Amino acid sequence: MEMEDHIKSEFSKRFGSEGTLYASAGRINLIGEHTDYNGGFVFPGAIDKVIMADIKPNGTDKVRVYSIDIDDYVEFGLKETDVPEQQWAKYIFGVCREIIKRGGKVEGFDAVFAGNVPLGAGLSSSAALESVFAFALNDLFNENSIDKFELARIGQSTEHNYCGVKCGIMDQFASVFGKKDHLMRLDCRSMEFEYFPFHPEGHRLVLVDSAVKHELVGSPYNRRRESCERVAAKLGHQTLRDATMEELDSIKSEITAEDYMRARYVIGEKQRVLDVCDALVKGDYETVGKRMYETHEGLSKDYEVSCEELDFLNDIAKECGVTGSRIMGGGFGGCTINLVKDDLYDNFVKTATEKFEAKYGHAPKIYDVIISDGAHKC
Ligand code: GAF
Repeated sequence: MEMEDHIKSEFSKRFGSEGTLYASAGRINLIGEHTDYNGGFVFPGAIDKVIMADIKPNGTDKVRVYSIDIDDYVEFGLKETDVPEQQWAKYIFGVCREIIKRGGKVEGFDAVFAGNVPLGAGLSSSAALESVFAFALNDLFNENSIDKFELARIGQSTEHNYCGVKCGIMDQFASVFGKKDHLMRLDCRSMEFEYFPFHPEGHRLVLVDSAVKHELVGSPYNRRRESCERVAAKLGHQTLRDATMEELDSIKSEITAEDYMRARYVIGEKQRVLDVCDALVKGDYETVGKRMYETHEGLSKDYEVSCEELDFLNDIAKECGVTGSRIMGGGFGGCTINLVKDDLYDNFVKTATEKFEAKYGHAPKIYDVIISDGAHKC
């Protein structure tokens, strides 16, 4: 059964009526990793993997939600103390609370949801979940009076205040603002953004999922952010966006080697995003790819958010002549994103699958990327 029909039939079985269906997407990011919380640039796009939710106000002060994929049902109230125990439900509770805290309205509702954003693959399934509920509750209870940036911030605050991840804005932004066939360059300091048509002639974007579980909750993600904030404060800047490599070198002896490496990666990544955007407009995919490899190197050696499996996949990409390849998203597992010439695609996928399986005992998952729309009513 199609996901949409499955959700609708489950909703009517459980709640005896019909809701309204909404969807929001996972995301890829071509380049610009760990730059969002440093006030830098990111270059994401929404993908054709979504979370869909069927939702209907129920006239009570209780939220009743069923997750088809986890096969779990939760009921919670809307007061700050009503926080549910299940991690997945905290995302929905957090969105409700963040809307209420901003003076918005949320009353009891029933919901059933499901998705095909792979969990733990670094494709932002949590941002898709936050965004679909933020978008729907804005439509159902607030006459769409909350603007789209605020919807993204509601998702981000949910991560900060209810899930313990001090993430940046990229994932929720991409999930809310995504547009078919376009990547978006977002300046995370000014929050200005631009859509870039994305048709990489002669190339395909493919994700290779190591199946090493990427999970930011409880990961060292927050510690990376703290390192960057320490260095920025030491330099008298609000964020590392305003720092230069020369400035960083001038305080090298006064900070830890670890903080130095983290900041060196972030400062380098700022320029790489701008280079990639320029190169893309000119159709210069060689430069795009070169910067992607440099980002991988920085994320692996300086930022230390890679793992053996992702480095192995990156090496295979190089051996196969793939134009660009790197870890995507927060790291600590998940996928590599690969820009591959059409005529090398089959060989790359076959080689990566066989070599990875021979070494780690399981095949990686392969996802072709289709850049799609973000949050919407279906
Ligand atoms: C995760 C975070 F949620 C984002 O905000 C971003 O920092 C990303 O890691 C790394 O670029 O997806």
